Amino acid sequence: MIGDKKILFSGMQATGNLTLGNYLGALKNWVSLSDQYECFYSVVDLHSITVRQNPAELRKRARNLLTLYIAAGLDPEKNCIYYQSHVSGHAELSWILCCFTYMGELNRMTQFKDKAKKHSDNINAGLYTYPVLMAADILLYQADVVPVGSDQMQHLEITRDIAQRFNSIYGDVFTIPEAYLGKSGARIMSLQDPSKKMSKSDENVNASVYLLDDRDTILRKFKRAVTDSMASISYNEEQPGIRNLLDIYCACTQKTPEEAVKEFDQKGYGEFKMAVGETVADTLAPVQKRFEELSKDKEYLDKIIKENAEKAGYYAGKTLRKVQKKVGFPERIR
Ligand code: ATP
Ligand code: LTN
Repeated sequence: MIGDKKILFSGMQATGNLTLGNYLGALKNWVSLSDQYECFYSVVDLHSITVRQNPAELRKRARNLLTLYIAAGLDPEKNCIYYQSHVSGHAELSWILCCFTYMGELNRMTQFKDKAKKHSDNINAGLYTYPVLMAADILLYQADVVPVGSDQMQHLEITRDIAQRFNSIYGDVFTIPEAYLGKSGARIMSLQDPSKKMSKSDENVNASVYLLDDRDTILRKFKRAVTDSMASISYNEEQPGIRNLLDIYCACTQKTPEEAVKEFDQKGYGEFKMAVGETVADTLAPVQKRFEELSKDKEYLDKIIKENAEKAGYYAGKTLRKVQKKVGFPERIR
């Protein structure tokens, strides 16, 4: 707890440009939780280098991501929005936790297996210990809740296991975090293949709507969205393309699928797709406008970056010192 509030931690990698899926499935949720909890939202750049990155591009993307957190509605005066690499405690705790994690556990991680297949020329130790760094992120702030997508559940489970193992040896050091899974309707699928989730690393640019796409691009992508030949707008599993468009529409308008189906009853696919595109463009317009404004205000952003890194560092330091003492590191002479 910080004051009378429970603690929330989450983060995103600055790999690729944020998509509508990241926005509707994660960021928007974060904003709705931000009053209720004491929140830490990190740009997890240490995680990003588990895959080879172009340094200038990574720096730019990380800044854009941090700016988008704010543009999407997270108030940086209330939420701690910061770069993971600015708080050295993440790496320090990660090392200690590595010594409390078994290789057998890490061998079971499906994301590691997938990424190792995808990047077979660079299966580095960081990719392997990625979940331990994620555990350090969460445990460093004594987080009670962690909003994550279902693909990250396995990483949250290992975080809980590591924390419980540590606590059982040294006493109550870490809060055991709970996952916070968003609504299932918030899983947005690719516009080109509705059996695959919309993802920022998809090579087909028409598959994803990016948060910073302009209106014409958004409309064009929806116009090209894959549907079916059933010529009926209804919400069911046989029509995954239409269902995805309805999910997107509902997530933007807060309507239920039933209401949306009624609204588009008797309408053709062309008209329906344009209406969804318009709605998405209208939803993203204020975020884009705020992003442009913020990007121009270097001084303000720099101040936020500095102050929030200090705030995160303060809380991280408290946990880290406790852990260092528990495992037996000598006290620092001040
Ligand atoms: P990558 O392609 O690099 O794996 P990604 O687009 O799949 O990236 P992540 O960085 O893995 O996104 O996830 C960031 C956050 O966005 C997570 O909380 C995740 O659950 C959420 N998210 C990602 N894609 C979607 C999606 N298609 N629908 C809903 N939520 C999503
Ligand atoms: N692995 C996560 C990003 C991430 C994260 C975290 C999420 C890194 N550290 C801590 C929640 C809590 C991802 O790829 N979505």
